[in-house]
Amino acid sequence: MRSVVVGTAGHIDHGKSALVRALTGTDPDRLKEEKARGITIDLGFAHQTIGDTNFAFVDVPGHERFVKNMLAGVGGIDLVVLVVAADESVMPQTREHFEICRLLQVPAGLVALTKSDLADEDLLEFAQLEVKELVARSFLQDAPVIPVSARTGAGLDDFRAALVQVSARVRGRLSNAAARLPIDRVFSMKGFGTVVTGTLVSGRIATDDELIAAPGGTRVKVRGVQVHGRRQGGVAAGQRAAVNLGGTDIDAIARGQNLVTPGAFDETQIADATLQVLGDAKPLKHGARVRFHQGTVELLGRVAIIGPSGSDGVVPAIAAGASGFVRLRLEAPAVLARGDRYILRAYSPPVTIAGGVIIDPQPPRTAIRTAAALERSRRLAFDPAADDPVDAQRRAAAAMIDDAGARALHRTALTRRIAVAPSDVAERIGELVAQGHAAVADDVLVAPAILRALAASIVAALTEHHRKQPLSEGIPREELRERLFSRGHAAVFDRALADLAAAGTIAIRDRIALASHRLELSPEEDRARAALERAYRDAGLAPPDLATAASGAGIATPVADRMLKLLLRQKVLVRVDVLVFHDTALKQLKAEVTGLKSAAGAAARIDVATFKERFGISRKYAIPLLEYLDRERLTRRVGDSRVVL
Ligand SMILES: Nc1nc2c(ncn2[C@@H]2O[C@H](COP(=O)(O)OP(=O)(O)OP(=O)(O)O)[C@@H](O)[C@H]2O)c(=O)[nH]1
Ligand SMILES: [Mg+2]
Repeated sequence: MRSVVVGTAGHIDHGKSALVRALTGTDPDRLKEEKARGITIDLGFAHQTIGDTNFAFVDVPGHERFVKNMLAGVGGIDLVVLVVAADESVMPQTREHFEICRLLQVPAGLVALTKSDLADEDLLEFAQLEVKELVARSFLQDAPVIPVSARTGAGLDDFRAALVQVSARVRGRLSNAAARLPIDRVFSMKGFGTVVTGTLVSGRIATDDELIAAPGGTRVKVRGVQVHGRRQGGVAAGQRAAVNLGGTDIDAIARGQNLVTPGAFDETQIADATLQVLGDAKPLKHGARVRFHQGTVELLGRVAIIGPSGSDGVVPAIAAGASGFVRLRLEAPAVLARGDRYILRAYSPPVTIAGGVIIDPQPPRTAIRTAAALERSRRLAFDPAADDPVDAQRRAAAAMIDDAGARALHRTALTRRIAVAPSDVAERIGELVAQGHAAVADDVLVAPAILRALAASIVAALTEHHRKQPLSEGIPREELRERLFSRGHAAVFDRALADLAAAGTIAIRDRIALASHRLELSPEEDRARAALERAYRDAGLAPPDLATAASGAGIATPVADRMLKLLLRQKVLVRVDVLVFHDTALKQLKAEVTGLKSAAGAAARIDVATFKERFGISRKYAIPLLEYLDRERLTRRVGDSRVVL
């Protein structure tokens, strides 16, 4: 069966509660004080199946002092019944509630002209005209306007038929997304413990689920779920539910919190949003203190207007009836997601002044008084009622990835900021890559332009390096990163190197070099290098010092120095303490020492004297070489001799 959540709206005493009662048989006014005073103070709930649809009614108070409670109820509704008493017609809270529904983008609704038994033809017609004028060019402009009387029952059948007809247009909600239930009521039930109610705006909740009450982070366990008074295994998005949280401390849970899937939402005190100021409100000033309403929560906060200041240095206000982009700074944390609609009321007196859509619940802490910040907001803006959600997610993701620049964006951060269902993350990222909006490096996403620019700068740096130092084997990886990408994400740098290596552009060894790089030695250097190498090779385990080797081969000292460094870098020569050996001499030595072991069994030992004699070298060479063998773990010193390992 389909579930549709219907909210009432309208001026005090216009018959909202009476209509809900006439339709469902349940009096939504449940508080003693409500019954005594004959007005609704807090939200009331009732439900009724009509046709194949289950209608859950959220009845709101009309009194101007309780608009705050009205706002806690209207957040999760699929359609609104705007209630206008035929004998009084449009009144202040008729307008305010209607504007709230418009700003919250309630998708559909209808109008009940109540107390039709108290109005004659003329009054009815007048009320009809006023209603039409109020809702012109809004989501209700073509909505049915049905005269009804809760007292006589006249018009109720027509009203039910209209309700079913309008509800057919209600779109389903995302059940595969993370669970989120803004709590609108908390109470304790004998034998059950703590129970919360609310409309599940996304995901599913089932018995035994472990959830979090956020903000605050209290862990709760679902002991049971009731939908319309009946126990069920679980509940899906779009339904109202009572969730039994068993032994959870009732004081730890309050209206305004959300029951959410652990880890799916970040708490935030700052969010970027679109904002529309009501036509009859005062201009909204930069820095204004406001009451922020979203879901079932009310928080105080301040509004900062995004965009450059005027030529006089003053930030222009957002005029009545106009729209803009704002950064909301809240005085306490909230659970917010991209696409959430919210309402702003003035701090004092608390009248509704504006509303809009959250476009980034975790904006980067960059300056907002710039043209770039305005442009960024434009890219993130979307209309949840009209835009294709997947397309809007992709656009936002591309903007956020661009925005992150070289720092790149972690996929978890992206997932939370664009509110994509966990099951869709891989697909969405695949599309971003395929369409050229993102490149993947490990767990982060980066703009392809960043990667291209980085690759180009790596090639340029290596080219320059090889030109200046033709004898160098290249640049060490960390040095290159530090020089070109110190603020960037390491994974992006690694990806750029891997791409260049895969394309055959660079070679990654000890150092990074252009693949095309060849050592170009002058004829003199070439000769010197060969002569030095020969000298050390021939000397075996008793090599000369550099000066001796150089003069023996007739090489000038600076050239000899350069070539020695080169040979060391190329690992043709190896430094052992203050001595330099040819690599082949050391390799041969190692092989022979290892051979000693196989010849003499496991307990092969060698002392300095035997070592000197065996390899025909003096103590000057023997001691550093034995220590070298210790370091290489071929031997271990035991007393005055060594064990061959
Ligand atoms: N004659 C007549 N009286 C009605 C009708 N509907 C409601 N009333 C009366 O109007 C008064 C207010 O009705 P409610 O349903 O409490 O009005 P409400 O809009 O819920 O008021 P709040 O919740 O306080 O904003 C009550 O005394 C009702 O009996 C109707 O169709 N005809
Ligand atoms: Mg009422």
